[in-house]
Amino acid sequence: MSKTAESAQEIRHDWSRKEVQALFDLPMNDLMFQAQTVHRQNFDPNAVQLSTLLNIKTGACAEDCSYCSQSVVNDTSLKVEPLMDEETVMESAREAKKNGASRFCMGAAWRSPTPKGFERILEIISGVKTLGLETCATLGMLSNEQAHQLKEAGLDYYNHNLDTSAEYYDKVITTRTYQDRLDTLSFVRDAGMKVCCGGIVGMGEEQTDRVGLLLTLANLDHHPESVPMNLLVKIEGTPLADTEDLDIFEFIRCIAVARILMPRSMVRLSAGRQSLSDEAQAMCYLAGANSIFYGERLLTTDNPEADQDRMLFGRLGLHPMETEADAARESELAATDAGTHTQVNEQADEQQAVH
Ligand code: SAM
Ligand code: DTB
Ligand code: SF4
Repeated sequence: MSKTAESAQEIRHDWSRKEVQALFDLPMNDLMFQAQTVHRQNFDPNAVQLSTLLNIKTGACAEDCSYCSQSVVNDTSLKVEPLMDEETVMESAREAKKNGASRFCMGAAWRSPTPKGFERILEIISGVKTLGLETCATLGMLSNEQAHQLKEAGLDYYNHNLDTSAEYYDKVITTRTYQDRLDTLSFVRDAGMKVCCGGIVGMGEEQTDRVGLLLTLANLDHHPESVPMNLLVKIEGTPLADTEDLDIFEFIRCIAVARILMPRSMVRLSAGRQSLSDEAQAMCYLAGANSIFYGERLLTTDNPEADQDRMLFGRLGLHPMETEADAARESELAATDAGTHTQVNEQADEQQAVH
């Protein structure tokens, strides 16, 4: 796609509920066609970004998120682990890089970071950054000052999810408000970090709640650069353990609608991938998902083995996306090299231009 055509494409932040509902109401084939069209206008359709996730502090979290194995109020048989030391995290990060991940995401089961833990987190982030990986962390609620300190330490992305619609939210979490989450997100944005923000579906919510979640994300002042779509992983001992399964096509619809509403965001096929067939995953990629967690473990639950993903990528002709920095460097080289741009390089330019 030419730059002129691309730049003419409007990025909207004024979606109405009716418009989003109308997307959900489309016949599946029409929705997939629209989502794939938008996807191709903005990305290499066969490139998927790989993030590896590491739980650096496990369990004993003071929040009461009813889906989560790590909450103190949920009676799950999880072994509590303190904050990992820097060298252990570095080893995992090196391994992730060796396996082809471009981003390393660190999760800590905190309501908000403890002062001592936070100091150590800053060191860990600076360390991981030296490996040439993009860095991401999810540490719970942040203050404005903490957001700035994380940015200074070299953190590229902060993950903090809205989880569901404002209306359904207090059926899932009571110890932190929706507004608390929005506040953390604006501290992250104002500090100059990229935002990773999405939600979970399949928690017994109505479709109007899925519409509400995607509408809220799409109408933020800036779209999150990364939008993780999690399908509930049912964990024994949590209040949501026996929730009825969501129709998998409804999950795929959510991905397609996210792609259409937030055309230049990376849409990440996140938790729940282990329960998806290869065919369902292929449909998620077709619907515009272009990022995954790569590696056999999420935080406390399993993810497909790296080999399995490599095999599926081979069967579907997908390839790992470079880091933004690599893509930008390549596009500069390509620009000086006879003025020809590959599609990937064009997209890298375009993405750089967006943010
Ligand atoms: N404590 C931090 C927080 O809540 O922001 C960071 C970690 S928390 C586990 C990150 C996100 O993982 C949650 O917001 C939720 O969207 C997702 N998540 C947690 N448990 C899940 C589950 N069982 N199924 C699907 N997604 C889950
Ligand atoms: C996100 O949205 N999903 C990831 C990441 N951000 C931190 C976490 C998924 C957790 C799945 C359940 C678990 O492994 O405990
Ligand atoms: Fe704590 Fe995050 Fe789990 Fe909620 S989702 S209980 S905040 S670790």
